Amino acid sequence: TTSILPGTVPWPEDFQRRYREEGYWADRTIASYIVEAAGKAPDACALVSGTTRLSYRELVDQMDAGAENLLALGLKAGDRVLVQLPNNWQFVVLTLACFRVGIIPVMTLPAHRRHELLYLAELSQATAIASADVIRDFDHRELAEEIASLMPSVQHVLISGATGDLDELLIDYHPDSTRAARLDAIAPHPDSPACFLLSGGTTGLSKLIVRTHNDYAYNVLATSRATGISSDSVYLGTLPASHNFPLACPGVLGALFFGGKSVMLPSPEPARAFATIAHEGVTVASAVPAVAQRWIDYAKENGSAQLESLEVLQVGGSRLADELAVRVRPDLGCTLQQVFGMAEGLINMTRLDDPDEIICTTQGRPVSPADEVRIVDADGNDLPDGEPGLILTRGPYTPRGYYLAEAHNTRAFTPEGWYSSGDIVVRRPDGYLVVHGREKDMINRGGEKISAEEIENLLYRIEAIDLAAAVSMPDATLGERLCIYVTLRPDASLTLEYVRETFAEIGIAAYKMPEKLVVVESLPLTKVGKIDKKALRDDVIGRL
Ligand code: J2J
Repeated sequence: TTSILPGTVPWPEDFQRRYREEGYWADRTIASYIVEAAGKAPDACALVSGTTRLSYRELVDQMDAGAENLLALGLKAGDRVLVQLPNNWQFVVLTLACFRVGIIPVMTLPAHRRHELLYLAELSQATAIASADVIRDFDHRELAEEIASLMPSVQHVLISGATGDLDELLIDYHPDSTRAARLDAIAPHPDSPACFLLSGGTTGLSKLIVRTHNDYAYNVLATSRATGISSDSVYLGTLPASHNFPLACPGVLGALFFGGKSVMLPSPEPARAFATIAHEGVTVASAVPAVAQRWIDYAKENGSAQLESLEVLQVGGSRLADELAVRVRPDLGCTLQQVFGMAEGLINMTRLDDPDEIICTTQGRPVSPADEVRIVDADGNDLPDGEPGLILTRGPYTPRGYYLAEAHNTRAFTPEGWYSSGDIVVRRPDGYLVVHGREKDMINRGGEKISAEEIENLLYRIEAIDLAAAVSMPDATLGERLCIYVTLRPDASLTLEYVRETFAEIGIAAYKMPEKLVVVESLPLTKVGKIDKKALRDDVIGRL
């Protein structure tokens, strides 16, 4: 048995035994796969980020130097570090250095601001924040220092960039032939947490998802298999790499596990992405549907000659319209792979050799034979194939509970450990899943998830507001955007600008800013007296 971090929920013993016996859990650390790849081809290019190119030998040396430097600072195995970095080599090396010695990166997004980071620092009791000096004109150093000044647990602020000292920690200035052996001797237990991912947050703020080395390494291997990753693969990451999809499905880690090359771009802007694909010979890229749409539009105007090397475009994070799905092969000249995944675990993918009908109209099937999926009605009764219902899942890379969230865990998981994502799904007789909608109270803005409850709680800080409801409104480019309905206190008035200014003062990620305000006399209620969100979603369509 292992000493488990308090607040984490292990898989039951019988499942652990089965996942080991059947080979899903290999009892290896994530770093060990990259060390292995480096042993096979040390001079191959592992990572490209701007003008920085790292061979496997250099990547592993920097990972190891970074790991020892973090320990020398006083960080210890099991410590949590908020990581807020753009897609660059520093993100990758820092994350790997943490994995190497069991320091746990908390995968925040570059868009997060004071409100989110304070909450995440508090919940995780982080001992350090690693951030950049400036990302897209925003001073992250100032923000990181503010968090540190407010959070007693935070002892270290590590800043990447010319004026900070993080990059120095991650460069191998003192080559040392005995370092790897020293680090191997203190390698984390494979059942210990590798990282904390953030949930989409259906009830208020995000929950922390504990991913162990065993489960997350398997997540990488199983998705790599479904995406055909090999040492010839060149992966392009353009979504923020702290998201599960570009990090590990198969993502940056997939390419590195197999001796391929990972290319980091800080944005999916088509001109630069296409030029990078051509220049680096990218074979696999991932996108949310809104980005796929932009790439298709760009290719229609400029041609797709730059995409010659691109074999697979993975699309997921929100529902890809069938009409857009059929454009991928003709317009981009590559195979579409639909991905219906979640940071909580279960990943479904279409397979590269599936017929077009499956690739264009389904969201794939589970990547692992050990994934268990049930489709149930509101009372938890199993439904026959073809009928839409709530999806429940368990498996070797789907954890059994969030970090320090006992009460919430009893709602999100059944007593038998099935995770309920809140998605409404049809399972076809061939096992493929089609996402029909969702029951959870969340707005999916181009793949970024916004919890309605979190927004409503923020709105109640505004004095003029009596009642508030956050709902999605349909949008041609992003799929959904955030709309708020409010009733006001007597004689009060309110503008969208005021709401947005208030949110900005609190320090909210930009993607959570309300984009439409509707002031009403009263809000429609359901039979049980709750605000009728469906009526509001229907109502807003008439106002667009
Ligand atoms: C409809 N809804 C989808 C899809 C996710 C790969 C891909 C995506 C995520 C992700 C991920 C969808 N069609 N194809 O982690 O590794 C919605 C569902 C789901 C929620 C999970 C990965 N793909 N969704 O999006 O944790 O509602 O993970 O429950 O951010 O996104 O969100 P998240």
